Amino acid sequence: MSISRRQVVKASLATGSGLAFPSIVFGQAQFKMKFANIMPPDHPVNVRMREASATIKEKTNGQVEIQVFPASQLGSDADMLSQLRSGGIDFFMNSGLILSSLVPVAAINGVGFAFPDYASVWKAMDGALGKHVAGAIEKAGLVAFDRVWDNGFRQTLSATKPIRTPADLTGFKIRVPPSPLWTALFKDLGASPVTIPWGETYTALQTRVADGLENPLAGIYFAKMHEVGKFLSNTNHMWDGFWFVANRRSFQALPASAQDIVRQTVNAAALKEREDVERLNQELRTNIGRSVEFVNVDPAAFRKRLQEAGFYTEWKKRFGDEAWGLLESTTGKLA
Ligand code: X2X
Repeated sequence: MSISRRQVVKASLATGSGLAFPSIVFGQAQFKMKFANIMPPDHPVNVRMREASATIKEKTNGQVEIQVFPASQLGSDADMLSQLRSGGIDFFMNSGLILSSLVPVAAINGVGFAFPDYASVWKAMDGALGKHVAGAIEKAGLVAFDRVWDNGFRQTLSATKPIRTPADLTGFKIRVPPSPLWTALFKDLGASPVTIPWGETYTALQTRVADGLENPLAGIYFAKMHEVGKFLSNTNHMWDGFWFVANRRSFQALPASAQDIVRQTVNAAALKEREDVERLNQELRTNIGRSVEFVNVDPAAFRKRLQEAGFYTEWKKRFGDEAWGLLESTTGKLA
């Protein structure tokens, strides 16, 4: 379908959107769009998104081309979130705990020790809780794709000493992503959390700006954090996912048929990526185990410390009864 510059200007003026089609490349009658995230190029999210981009291009006869920008190439979490809102980038992917600066309830999947396994995660995130959070993201003016991608269950990597009990976290400078829930969780565990963007975390451990970090095995491995860590404790303290979100004006500038193709292809990629991460959680133990010592812990002791610190009471209040009730309908009573 050929779109001339005049037709685009006429259409945009008619819809009052005032040239709301920044991503149409005049003359090539196609939508060149940007997808950005902080994960390394060979992490499953970027592997699957490159595949999805090729499928979308083919299914739209070259009309929609999504360029993939991994590894914080377009800035930190905060930079990319503001570019997404302004339309500087068209698609972004990150944890609900990062989106929570804009959509507070999006952090709810990060409640410590909430999900015991993947079955409970997907029952919640593909069910009522996921719908509730997606609705809140939409209310904030973004488009939320309904299949959340998998970041994984988070473990604790130490560059200094083994973390065996909650007491070992006392004063431990642990790097956390920029989000109030992450900071609160580790403060309540007695640690001294430091907020550092993922792209600066490797150096932070190397230079001891931080004593350690917490991340899923795939996150640790593809960012090579096991090179700067010594001990990996299976705290399993949080499940974290990645929401795929779009700038509403950019996404709705696509023809409806193209929007459907993008949604279906990206959601299908999310399901493949979930399988990748779950498989890697097992496989990577061997690779990572060559560089770090695995430390077995009793997660119940860490959860008890959170309970005693009032973490669950505080975050139930912050998220509100409705969202908390949706969470507990899957996890069982937390507070
Ligand atoms: O910043 C992190 O720790 C990471 C990579 O897991 C997230 O994207 C939240």
